Amino acid sequence: MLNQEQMQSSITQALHGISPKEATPQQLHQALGEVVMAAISENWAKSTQTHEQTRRACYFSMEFLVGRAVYNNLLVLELLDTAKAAFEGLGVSLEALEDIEDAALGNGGLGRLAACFLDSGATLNLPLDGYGIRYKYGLFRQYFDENGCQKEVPDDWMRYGDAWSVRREEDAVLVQFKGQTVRAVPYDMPIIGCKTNHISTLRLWQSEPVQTFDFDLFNQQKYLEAAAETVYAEDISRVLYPNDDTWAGKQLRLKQQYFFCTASLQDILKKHKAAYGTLDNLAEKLAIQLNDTHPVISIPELVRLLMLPENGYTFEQAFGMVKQIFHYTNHTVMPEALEKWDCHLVEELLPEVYAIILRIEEAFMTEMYQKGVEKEQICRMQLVQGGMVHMAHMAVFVGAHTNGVAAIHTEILKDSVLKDWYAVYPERFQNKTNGITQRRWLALCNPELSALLTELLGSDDWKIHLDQLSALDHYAEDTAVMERFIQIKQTKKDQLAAYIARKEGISIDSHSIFDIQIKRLHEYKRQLLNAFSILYLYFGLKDGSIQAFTPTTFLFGAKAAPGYRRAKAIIRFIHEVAKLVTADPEVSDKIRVVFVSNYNVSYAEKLVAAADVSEQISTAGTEASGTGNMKLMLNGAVTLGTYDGANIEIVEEAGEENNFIFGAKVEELEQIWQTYDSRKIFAENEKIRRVVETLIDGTCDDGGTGDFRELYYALLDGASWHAPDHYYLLGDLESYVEAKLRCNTAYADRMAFAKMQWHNICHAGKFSSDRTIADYAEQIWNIDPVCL
Ligand code: 26W
Repeated sequence: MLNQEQMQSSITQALHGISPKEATPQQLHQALGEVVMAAISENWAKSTQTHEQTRRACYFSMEFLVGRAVYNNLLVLELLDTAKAAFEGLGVSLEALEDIEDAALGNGGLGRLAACFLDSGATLNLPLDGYGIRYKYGLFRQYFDENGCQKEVPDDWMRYGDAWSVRREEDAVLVQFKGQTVRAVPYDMPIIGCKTNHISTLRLWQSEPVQTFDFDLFNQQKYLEAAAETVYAEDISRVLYPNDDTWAGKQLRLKQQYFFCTASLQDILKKHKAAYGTLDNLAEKLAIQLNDTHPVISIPELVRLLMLPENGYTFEQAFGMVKQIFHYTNHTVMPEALEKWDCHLVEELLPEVYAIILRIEEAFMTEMYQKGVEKEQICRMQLVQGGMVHMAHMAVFVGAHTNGVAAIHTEILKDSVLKDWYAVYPERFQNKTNGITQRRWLALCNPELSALLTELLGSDDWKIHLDQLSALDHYAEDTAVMERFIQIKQTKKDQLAAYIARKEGISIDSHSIFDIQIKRLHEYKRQLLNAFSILYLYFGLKDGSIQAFTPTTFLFGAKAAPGYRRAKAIIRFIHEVAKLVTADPEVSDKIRVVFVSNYNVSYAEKLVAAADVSEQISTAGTEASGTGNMKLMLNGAVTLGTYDGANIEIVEEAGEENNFIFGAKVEELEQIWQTYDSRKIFAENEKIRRVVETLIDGTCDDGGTGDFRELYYALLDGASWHAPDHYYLLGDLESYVEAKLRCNTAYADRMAFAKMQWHNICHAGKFSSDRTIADYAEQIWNIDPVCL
């Protein structure tokens, strides 16, 4: 594609006279981006054209957590070594690009999954493209103040440009709200396949004013008013909502949803007409996957668009098409996350869309009566209910398929969350266990381990066929190979330790066990349980009840939603625990606790590669799938976790004997809740009481805010909205500590532990998002790979 010489001279050219050594990392990045974008442009255009002329799938998502593009793009183009050499030839280092910020256009799992899916679609040559929003500000950047409190800073990720996007002015469309019209301008990012010329597109819409500036107002010296339209228009794509758990009925969020949905649909219809000269075959040629309920407003909107005079379909015709086009993925069972929009708000903002929603509701009622569904059940299922539009109900009713994201999650949907729906439409429900792309989450983040795997397999085909790793399982019995693996893990731990020293100013012992919990901060994910277990070990080491213990560094990485008080209190508490153990010479060589700041995709790449132990400790039945668990497994961490989400399938693949599973199972919890009494455990178990009391006995200091006391009473007395210890921390604590100690003991035999880690790597094949996407393509979208 490009050799070193060509790359070097093109970069020089793209720097427009700035000498490479004087150039900032951002300027180097921009120049490199230009060169690579030019090199792929032909393949990209060809792929785009092909997608438009075949049955294709579009992934609609409010979030795409793509992270840093530059290294990944070089990797899949097999240009990483060339670029390294070219940079060196110019007297600079490719590592300078470590300063380039992540595109954090997502909150967590759901957004990162969307990014992995596009990567897999591109690699599998599938006609799959993404549609979303080009937020000016991605997920906030996080730092901790001197008290360990989270602070947020806006994430102006495009400040120095956006080397991997192309603005497509010619594809701009208008978006109309009642009383406001804006222009949606698309920016396309290439999604480059691995070992193929195929390149898909992530199309992100930016909101702009129709008219930049009102001269009449300006001439009347009304300067603010003259610029107001710009501000109001740009508000729509200004910022990503930083919530990934609770849904808030904010008008701006509904505007964002409608904005990108109608822009994407208009775009799709325009391209379709250009390719086929009619919309009659739309349903034959198009599948749209709705990433959770966030883009579900697309459903009535597509009906509306098809009924416009220029298209001329009746409601019945349009609705018939729409029912074949959409498919819905559910990502959470948390009731507080389920979107329900106030009817007044929808009607106010989108009167025509609201009118369509009412017609869909009518169609629903008719169908239910025809099917003879009982009245009470119908009431529970209504799309419009209590003055609210229930987005999940609309998605299941209109969508051709509904899927959960791990086996247990799909079962929970079927027999509780969407039970009524499953009873009426069992054939619509499917499971699609999540996956991750091994390009970013192994090849890129762990080149050392990748090289070993490639050497042993005699090829790097695992990059596109992750299953092949299973052939390496027997090397667990090959001491020489295991020693090399141990050495590689050590290297990754050394690298992480050096990075943490630089970033956080904290030095850690890279020969200790690296026990890592990285994910959004949420009560159900139970970071507080992890903190309690650390305190339990701490007191055990001090009073001598725990003797043999391999030194362990407990690493946390997590962002809390800015308005989520308890989550923030938990972050502060973990910082307090960290202070406590660090300051205590009796234990500080045994236990260290570090909460890394601003955890994001790029940080995850470093943490995942260095982990020995993967903490996946959500209350059974609460984590839909988890995908961090898969990334950690693939890099040889053993799972210390509950029977929840995809952990169950991980253990199924890699063996219970190679992981550390603990805690109550979902079936057991149903029983347990009948009589659960956290106060009883607290009263009867001295060790647990000791740990929990640190919240209020002065061991840990919340600076007089009362936040720790609030956590304490949530565990013992509950609150109006939750039973005491709603996530069963006290109930699971003993078995958790027991599993943690078993794991710690196992590590003492480093060779035996390495074998367990190795088995996890070799059995991670199922968790490639290539497998997931191949299943979506075949079982939901009915699309085939394209030839260029
Ligand atoms: C409207 C507020 C809001 C925003 C985002 C509510 C809920 C969400 C997402 C559904 C949260 C999310 O990221 N869920 C995660 O999705 C992953 C991908 O399927 C799963 O692996 C995680 O278990 C699930 O928590």
